[in-house]
Amino acid sequence: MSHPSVEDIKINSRRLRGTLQQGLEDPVTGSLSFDDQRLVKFHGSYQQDDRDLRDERRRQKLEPAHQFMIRIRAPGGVFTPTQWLHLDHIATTWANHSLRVTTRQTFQFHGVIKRELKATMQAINAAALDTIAACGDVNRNVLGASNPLQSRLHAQVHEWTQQLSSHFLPRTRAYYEVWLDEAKVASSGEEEEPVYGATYLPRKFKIAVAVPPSNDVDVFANDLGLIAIVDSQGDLAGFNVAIGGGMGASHGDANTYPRLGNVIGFVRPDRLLALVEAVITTQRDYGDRVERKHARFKYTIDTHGVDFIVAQIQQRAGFELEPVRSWSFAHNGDRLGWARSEDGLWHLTLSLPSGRIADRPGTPHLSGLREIARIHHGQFRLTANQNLTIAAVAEGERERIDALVAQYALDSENNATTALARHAVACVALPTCALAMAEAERYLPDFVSALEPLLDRHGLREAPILLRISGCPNGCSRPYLGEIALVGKAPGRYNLMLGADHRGQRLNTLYRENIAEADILAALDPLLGRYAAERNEAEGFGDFLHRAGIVALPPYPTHRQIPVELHP
Ligand code: SRM
Ligand code: SF4
Repeated sequence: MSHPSVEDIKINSRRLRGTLQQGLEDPVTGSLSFDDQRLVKFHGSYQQDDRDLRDERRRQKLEPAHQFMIRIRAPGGVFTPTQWLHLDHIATTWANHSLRVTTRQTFQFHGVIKRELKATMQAINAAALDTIAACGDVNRNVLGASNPLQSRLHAQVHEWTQQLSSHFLPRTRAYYEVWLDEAKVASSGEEEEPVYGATYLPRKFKIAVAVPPSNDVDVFANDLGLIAIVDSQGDLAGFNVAIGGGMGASHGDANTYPRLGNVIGFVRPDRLLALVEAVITTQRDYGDRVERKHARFKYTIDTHGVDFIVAQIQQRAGFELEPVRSWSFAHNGDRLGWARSEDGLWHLTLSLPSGRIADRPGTPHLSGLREIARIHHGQFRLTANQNLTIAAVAEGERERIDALVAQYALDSENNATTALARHAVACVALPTCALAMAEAERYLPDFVSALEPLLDRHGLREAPILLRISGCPNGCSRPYLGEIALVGKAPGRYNLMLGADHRGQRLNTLYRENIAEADILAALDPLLGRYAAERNEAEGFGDFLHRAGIVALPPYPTHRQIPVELHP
């Protein structure tokens, strides 16, 4: 039997309700219907199965070990200590005893079974959080720069991430009816969706706000990237606007490719919402509704041309964009360790292994952060590089936090022996991700250990080389912006990509295809050797590979590189 298209499922869903309520109550299966699996994404959840158990269960003629991933909506990635304790309770009661910081500054839970899904959603609501539009063909979690040094700007940017997120939430009450038992009213199933309409967007849509000199959100990897521009008093003057970034691709399909955003102009804060609405509705009306692999905004722009899309945006917004203002990014990583912000408060950024917070032998991170949440009066901030900042700590509180950090080995990654290990990013991949072709999160520690002797031999322990690993070409760890990246091809085999910069402004290039660890190390060894011997002062590995002519820009059709500094 062929399944209906996602477009048909959306239009027939009565504003994202489908048969979710009945499906959740069906005791016969741990799964939802095909249509409801598509719809539950809009509510922030994915049906998955434990792939480690798949073959065994098939042999035993059992249905797959169905379980659900739940993603929180957390614009800008800020949580209170009370919320942390709620999340910890949820993780240890209904999920797999871990909290997973994602590359979009939020938490995921894994391993929730269907009959406990509703209780989990209600517990999230009790923490004054929700999961609306964390997945699905809508505007997703809005990223905001997490640089702990700029407290005033951080607050302003955070405010914007929240406004953008709530302004572009779907208006349907489906979430409240299905999960929170809100009574149905006359308009249930027919609510106005003034921005999205009945079929929502053709595909997911992502927004990020960066604050130079840090590009910690990889602003050019987003459908809509906003670069905060500061006035002479240090306040927010407005945003440069970049459109059409995205990472996802499919192996062997040249019609799919990663792409960096085009910087199209500058907008003042009071016009931002109108501008973003114009961008989103342009994608809503011109995005490909037939081929989902070709439906992201980046392809809409390449199909219709940047000039046409910009004209549409300006016409819909009712004003013209101002000329791009100058900006310069220094790096796209996190600043680890303690930092003091302008307001005198302290912030401790901890590197987390692939963002996974769990209790493991020797590194009881989940317990340690629970203890910190019990005494902390500030905030927890997640970064888009899967790390965590214990933020807004008063001078007198630092000692207690430091003691707990040491007691629970929360600094294990900050003390990792190589800078590469401290800043590496890996996507979830196996065993939960249905699309994974190779390991990523679970492989990262092994790969980093295998690479360490090479880095040592070439005196590169402290070289801040940016490594990213993804279990498939969808690019959830933004691998195409890694100076070194492994993109999963098959179990134990990866495409080796090289040559991005460390500012998120140049894509990397395929260097070796479908190779295993020994060949990856053999390919990297001479390059690291040359880098150690021939690099200029402060030159990044990716920049060196380009200068030395070892890699060129990738062959994708558009937008592979943005000038290091743009001074129009
Ligand atoms: Fe992603 C699909 C995990 C950030 C591009 N992503 C998935 C799914 C839901 C697999 C699926 O569709 O069945 C993965 C769930 C794995 C699991 O078991 O948890 C998944 N993506 C993740 C996370 C958790 C990776 C991580 O290790 O942190 C990130 C969650 C972000 C969040 O909190 O919202 C995550 N995904 C990204 C990013 C990075 C970003 O947004 O900055 C990208 C590349 C940027 C982009 O969108 O172009 C990304 N994910 C994709 C794609 C390719 C989309 C495309 O149109 O090209 C897919 C597949 C799809 O949508 O069909 C995908
Ligand atoms: Fe899964 Fe691929 Fe995303 Fe990794 S990159 S989480 S394997 S979809």
